[in-house]
Amino acid sequence: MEKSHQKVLETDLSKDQLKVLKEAFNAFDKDKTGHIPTDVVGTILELLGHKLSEEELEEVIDEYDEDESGQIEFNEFVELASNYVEPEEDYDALRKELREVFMMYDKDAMGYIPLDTFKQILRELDGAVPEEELDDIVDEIDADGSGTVDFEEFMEVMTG
Ligand SMILES: [Ca+2]
Ligand SMILES: [Ca+2]
Repeated sequence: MEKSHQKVLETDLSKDQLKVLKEAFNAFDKDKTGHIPTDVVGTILELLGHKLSEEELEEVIDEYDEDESGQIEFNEFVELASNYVEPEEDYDALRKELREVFMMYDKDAMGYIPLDTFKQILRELDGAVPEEELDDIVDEIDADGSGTVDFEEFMEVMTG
């Protein structure tokens, strides 16, 4: 067997996501050859929630079988699969950012923002929103009806 090229893996995926891909890869690389046949790539992508047509799949494999071995090695597989898995970092970064915003309004670090305060924020963001509409909005935001907006509810509004 020829020496596999030691390309540094460039990926935005987290360690956990890489682990999942590694497990999926290994499950199909039963003989531990370090590569999987191209026809199981479609199956794996389907497991990841992406059903590709035969044509699309062929194109994808053409593009990512960099050494043109007709097989998909793990590093090729990771690069290919990266296009179909959402990088977690993005979400984490967004969450962190929103956490900071949330804490700006949760001055006493109570873990929640009273609905009145939240309405005030909305008024500041857009003074043209009628009062009753604000009521509707905060009603919807306060999913558990606690009269306060906690961070999860806040996240939901900002990302939903
Ligand atoms: Ca290859
Ligand atoms: Ca609530």
